[in-house]
Amino acid sequence: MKEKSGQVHSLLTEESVAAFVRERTDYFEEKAELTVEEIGDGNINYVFRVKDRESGKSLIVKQADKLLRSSKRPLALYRSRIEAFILKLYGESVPDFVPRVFCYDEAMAALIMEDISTYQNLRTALREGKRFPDFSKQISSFLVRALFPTTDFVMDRMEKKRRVASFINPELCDITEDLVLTEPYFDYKGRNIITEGMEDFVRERLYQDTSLHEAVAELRFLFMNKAEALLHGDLHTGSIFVNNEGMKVIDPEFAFYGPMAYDIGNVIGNLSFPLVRDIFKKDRKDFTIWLKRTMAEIFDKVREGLIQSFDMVSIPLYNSLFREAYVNQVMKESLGFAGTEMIRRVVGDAKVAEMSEFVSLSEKIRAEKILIEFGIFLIKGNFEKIDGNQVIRELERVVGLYEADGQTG
Ligand code: SR1
Ligand code: MG
Repeated sequence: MKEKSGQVHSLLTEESVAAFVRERTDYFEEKAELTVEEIGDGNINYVFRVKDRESGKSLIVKQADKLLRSSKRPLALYRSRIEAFILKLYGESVPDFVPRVFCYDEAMAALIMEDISTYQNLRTALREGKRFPDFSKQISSFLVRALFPTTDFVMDRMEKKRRVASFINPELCDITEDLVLTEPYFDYKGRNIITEGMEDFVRERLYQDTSLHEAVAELRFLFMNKAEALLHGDLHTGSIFVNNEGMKVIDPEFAFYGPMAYDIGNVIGNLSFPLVRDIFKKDRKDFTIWLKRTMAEIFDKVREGLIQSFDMVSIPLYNSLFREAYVNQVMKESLGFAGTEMIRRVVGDAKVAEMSEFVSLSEKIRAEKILIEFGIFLIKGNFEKIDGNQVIRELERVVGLYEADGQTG
């Protein structure tokens, strides 16, 4: 890695990015002819692929700007430093599941990292109906190995508190606190985007249900106050890449010390979007069966992995009674956050691609009602211990309510 100091932040362009990479790494040969493509499709940052035309070797440059890419609202650059640090930590705890980072330039808020284009974005792959038999094993392993060792069950207590302080991420947390955990139920900024025909349903089920508000408030309070583990913070299917050999996780810029259930719930919640889109399609039966099994397996494997992780814990107070109660609580909270994710992608202003792909408005409405109804069930959490199969049976119960036509409910 080459050092470069005294620089101020400026946005990279397709013209300047190759020189930027050459100045900071020795990855490409001097004579290599480099091509550059801007490939970012998210709301927040800029992403470039730099490639040696002849050898095909390539790298990714990800740069944060002071203004959000989509809305041009201001957003602090320190998120890029947090992302670089987390990728470095993941490089130690889950090296098989993250791209290699070659250089982080703090002044430019830019990361130069391994190109993972032999992997496909999971959201895109699921939209295409692809199945990945090992995904439940891989993502559960990632969640358990990335989260549990950052808790003070395992970490030195003083060091853990230092980490809580150094990963404070107020601006990115603020986005989640509003977009995910407030506005879908209380549209105080007037930013919700409601599908035509869903207005009454949203008002009655989300804006007026006081017992739902109480349950969401508990999750919001947890998100803001439970400094339990170092989270990825935005672990939706667009942050995960897969192929038949493996899985990579990217984009941990929302990372902070929060409830580990937020990451677990985000994964489970995001699998529900391709599921509801395809659930009534006869030609996607095998896909939806696999997806439901995958959701159930993730739930069960994470639970099992967390229980087993207590083998690393040396303090005898954390006995089997504590472990069982603690992990049950984490899993219950995970379902709650899966529910808030399902609902926020339906009514909030950061949508997902799956939900804009319906052939008819009535099918879209039916899918949105299923997500809201199931999301509410998960958030209210009127169940004690639950396993993956029971979660899926509850989902099927809700789907059954809307089986006949798109306007039920
Ligand atoms: C303005 S950011 C909108 C959403 O994109 C990110 O990936 C997070 O999910 C956030 O809620
Ligand atoms: Mg992101």
